[in-house]
Amino acid sequence: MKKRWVTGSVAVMLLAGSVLTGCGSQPAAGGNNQGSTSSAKPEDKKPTLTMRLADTHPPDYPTVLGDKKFAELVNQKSNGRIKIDVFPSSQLGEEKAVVEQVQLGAIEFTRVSTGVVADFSKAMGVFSLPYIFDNEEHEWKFLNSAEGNKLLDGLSASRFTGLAYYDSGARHFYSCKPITQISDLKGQKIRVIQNKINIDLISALGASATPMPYGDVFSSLQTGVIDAAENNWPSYDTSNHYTVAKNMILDGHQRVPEVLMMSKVAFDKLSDEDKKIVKQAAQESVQYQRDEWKKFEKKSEEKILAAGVTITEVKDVKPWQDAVKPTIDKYRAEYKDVLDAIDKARK
Ligand code: GTR
Repeated sequence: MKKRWVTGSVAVMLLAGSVLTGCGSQPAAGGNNQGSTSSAKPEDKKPTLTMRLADTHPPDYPTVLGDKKFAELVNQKSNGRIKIDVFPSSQLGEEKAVVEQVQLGAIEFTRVSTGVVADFSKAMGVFSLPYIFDNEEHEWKFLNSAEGNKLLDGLSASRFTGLAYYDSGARHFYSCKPITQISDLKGQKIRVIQNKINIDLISALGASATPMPYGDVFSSLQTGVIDAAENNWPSYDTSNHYTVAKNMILDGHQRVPEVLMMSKVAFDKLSDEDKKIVKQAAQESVQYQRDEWKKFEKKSEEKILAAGVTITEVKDVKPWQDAVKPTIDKYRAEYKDVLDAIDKARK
């Protein structure tokens, strides 16, 4: 695989901003639970069908902006007949609980990480494998391919209707303790999204994995229940994790796409016309979400740098890839076909 980081392996220490609080100290602000209910704008007609969409992120987060665009398009295409109310900020619950509700049909839609869905649909686990994509272009080439779409369609076996992938960038480790090299992660308690591949990945780095819901991570960092976590820039920013875990290393171990999905129970009840509307609207919302993602990612990075977080860039990703190779080896046979398709998307 290609090296992705071209800059030197230097730790850049910037002046700590006043928003920073230490691990184990009391909260300045917390979690991802700010925000309010937001709904698609109804057109002229009164809706005859109202459904709910759950997202863990705050209202201005790029996945939620994608959700809202999707809801707006569905409303337009159905001439106001269908209304989708978007509930950001985990208002309908933490992701795993929401996904269970979606499976049952109690919540119609959710936007969630494929890392969470992996626990419900084995095929989605492939995205939690480390370093399978070289960069954004490679990832999206695969997601947009026939094989990428096949994975979305395959969600029906787990009683979901996969509608679209959304962007989620690359994930990096961050900790309350200094991390400027791979060996610094040894012995650290690192929160991960709950799935078995993540647990193997953390073990391969000599650390211990602590799966827990996203909304619990902030207080767990503060109280020392965990030392570290990992995520992309926007989540590190909006969750306020950067105010507690002030050391980040840009190792880019995963690119875990988001998925917009519907309850199959609810989808099956729709008319053929409405099924088409929902699918088309979801696909049409993707480019908007990806554009918003890029803008937000840049803003988050700037904000975090200005807040004085210690950022270590990784010049050569090869030692990281070598360290986590046992995880790939363990799952290679299970995901052979899709890994081959991912490799093919590189060319
Ligand atoms: C974010 C993702 C969320 C959530 C979170 C986590 O990147 O957008 O849906 O899964 O990661 O780490 O739990």
